[in-house]
Amino acid sequence: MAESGKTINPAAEAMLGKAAETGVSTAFSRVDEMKPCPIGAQGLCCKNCAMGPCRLTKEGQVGICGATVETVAARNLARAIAAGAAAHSDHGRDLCFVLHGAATGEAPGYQIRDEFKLREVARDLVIETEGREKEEIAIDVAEAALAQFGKQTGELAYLARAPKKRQELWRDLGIAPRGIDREIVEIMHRTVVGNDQDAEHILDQGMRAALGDGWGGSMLATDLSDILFGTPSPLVTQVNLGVLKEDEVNIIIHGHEPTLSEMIVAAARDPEMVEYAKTKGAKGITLAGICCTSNETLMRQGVPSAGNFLDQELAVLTGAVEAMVVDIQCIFQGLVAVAEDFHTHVITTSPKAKITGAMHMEFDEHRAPEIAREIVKTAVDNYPNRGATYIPQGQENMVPGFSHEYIRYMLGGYYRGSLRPLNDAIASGRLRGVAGVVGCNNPRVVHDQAHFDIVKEFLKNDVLVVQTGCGAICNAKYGLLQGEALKHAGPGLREICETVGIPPVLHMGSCVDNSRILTVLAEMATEGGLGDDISDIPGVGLAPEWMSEKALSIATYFVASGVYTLMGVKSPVEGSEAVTDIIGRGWQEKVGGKLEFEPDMEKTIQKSLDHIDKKRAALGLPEYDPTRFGQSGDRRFSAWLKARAEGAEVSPYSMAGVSVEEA
Ligand code: XCC
Repeated sequence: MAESGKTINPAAEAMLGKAAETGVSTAFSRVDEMKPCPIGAQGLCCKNCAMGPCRLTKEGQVGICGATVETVAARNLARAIAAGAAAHSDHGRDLCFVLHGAATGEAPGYQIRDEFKLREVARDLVIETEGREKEEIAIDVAEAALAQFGKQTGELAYLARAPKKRQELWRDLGIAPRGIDREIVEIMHRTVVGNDQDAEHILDQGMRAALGDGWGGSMLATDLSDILFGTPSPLVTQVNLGVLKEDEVNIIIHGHEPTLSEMIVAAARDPEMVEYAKTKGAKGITLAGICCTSNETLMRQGVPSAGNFLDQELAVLTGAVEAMVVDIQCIFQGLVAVAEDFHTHVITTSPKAKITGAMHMEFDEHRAPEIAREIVKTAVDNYPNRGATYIPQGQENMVPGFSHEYIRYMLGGYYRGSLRPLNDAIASGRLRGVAGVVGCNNPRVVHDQAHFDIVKEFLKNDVLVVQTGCGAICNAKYGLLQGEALKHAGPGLREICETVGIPPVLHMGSCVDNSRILTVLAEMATEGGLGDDISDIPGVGLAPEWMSEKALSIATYFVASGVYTLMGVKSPVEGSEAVTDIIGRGWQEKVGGKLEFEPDMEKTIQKSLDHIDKKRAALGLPEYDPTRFGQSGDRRFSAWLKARAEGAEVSPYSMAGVSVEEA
C-alpha cells in the first residue's frame, strides 16, 4: 500500500499527493475531518417524526412514541433498502421510455440492436412475437415493462425466471413482489410514525422491495439496455487514470445510465467532431468512464475506464479533463469544488440530478444525438482553456463483457449454450465454488484493498469470481480481469480457465447487472447437479467496500434469493442485536441466505470458504482438495516446451508432476 495509507492504487496515490500539495479537498481528506455520528452509525437515530429526532443509545431505551431500538434500526434499514431499490428501478423505468421511443421513432438515434434478446424478453413478458416486426414487439415490451412498475396485484413476471422452489418459498412467505413501485411505497408507508412496528415484519417488506429491484427494476434495466445497445461479449480495453491523454480533449462520463453515454460515445467518435477538436489544437478526443457509466460503456463500446467511485475527484485533479459529464447516482457534489481550481466543466444532464455550480445541459431522449453533440462540442471548446496538467502514469488491460448469455455460449457453444460445464467443474471439485464480489468504494476503508485482497484469496482457493460495479473496475486496475491473472489462480480454477479461455475474474457489468448474476445462479440451480435452489449452490456474495443504499438493496435481494452475503466496512444496524439476528439467523431460516456485516477481511474470507465447503458437503460433493487437479492444461505443456528449449529430452507426459511454482 502506498504512503498515504488511503488507497492501493498508485495512480490515486499520486493524485492524493497533488491534492495535499495544492490544498484541494477530496473525499479522502474530508473523511478524516468528518467523524461519523455515533448514534446514526448504529442505526439508532429515529427522525421519522417531529417529536424527535430520538437518539437511542442502548438496548432497552425507547423513543417518545415508545419505539424500541430494534424497531428504529429495522425501520432505518428498510428505508435504506427502499431508497436503493428506487434508484435502480427508476433507472430501469427510464430505459422503458427510451425503448418505446426507439421503436416508435420518437427517440431518433436509438435502435433495437439485439433483436434476439428482444424476442426472449417478449416471451418472458408474455408478448406475441410470431410474424411481428421488431418495432411492434418492442413497443409492447416497453409497455409491459412499464406496467411491471405500476402493478398492484399478482407478482412480477420475471419471478418466473427463478427456480421453482424459490418462487414457491417467496409465495409462502408473502414476499413475492406484486409491483416494483408498490413495494417501495409500502416501505415508506409502513415506516411512517405509528405504523408497522414489528422489526421482523418490517424487514420482510424490505426483502419484498429488494426482490422487486433484483428480479424487477434492475433486471429490466439490464435487459432493455442489452436490447438497445447490444448484449455484451468480451473485448479488450484499458483502465486507470493513465487512460487520460495529455494531447487530446478528455471527456469523462460518470454516473449510471447508458442512454446518454452511448450517444456521447457516438458523438465523440464522429470524424467531424474529431476534426473540430484538431482545430482547437488537440490531437483527438478521448472518452473515459467512471463508476457504472464506465461499466456500461466499457463492456459494450470498449471505452476505457478512468476508475471507480473514489477516483472521480482525482480525475478532475489531473487538470486534463475538459468535461465531466454526469447523469444520476454516485456523483460527488465535491466535484464542483475541485473543478473550480481547474478549467473542467462539470455538466449535469439528468432532469433528476442537478448540482449547484455545475453547468446543466438537460438530456432528452427525443433529441439525444443533438444534445450529445452539444455536450462534446462544449468540452472541445474548453480545451484551449487547459492549464498545467498532471496525469499519473499507468493503465492496465482488462477484458469486460461476460453477460450470462456469453457465459452460456462460451461453455456450450451457439447451439448448446449451457452452464453444465460450470456445474460439473464445481461438482468435481476443480472449482471449490463461486463468488460474486460487487459494490462500491468507501473512504472509511482503504480504497480498493478489500476488493483486491479478498478476490486474490478466492482465486488461490479455486473460487471462480464474478464482479460488477466499482468492484469490477477496482480489480481491473490490478490486472485481475485478464488472462494474465491466472498466475493468482489455484490449480483447478486455472485448468478450467485455460480450457474455456477466460480470466479467473469475470466482469459482468454495472450494478443493475447484478441481475445477470441472479440469472446465472437461477440457471445453475435448474441445470442440475447442485441441488434445486439457489441456496444449495456453493457460492457467496460480497460487497466489501459498500457505501450506497443501493448496495443494501442488492445485498437484500441476494439474501432473499438464497445467497449468503457478507458486507464489509460496518453494520448499519450495529446498535440492535435483535435486528442483527433477524437478518442473520432469522433470514437464514426463512430464505436460506443471510446478511452479515464483517469488517475484518480475514474473517470474511474464512467465513466465505467455510460456507462454500458446507454447501459442498450438504450436496454430497467431494471435499475440496487443492492437490487433486491441475495436472492438465497449458501448464504442463508450457513446462515441456521450456524443458525442450533447454535441451532436455522429455515427453510431455512425463511432466505430469510439475508443480504450480515450477511451471
Ligand atoms: Fe456507485 Fe454503481 Fe457503488 Fe460504484 S458500486 S459506488 S453504487 S457506481 Ni454499484
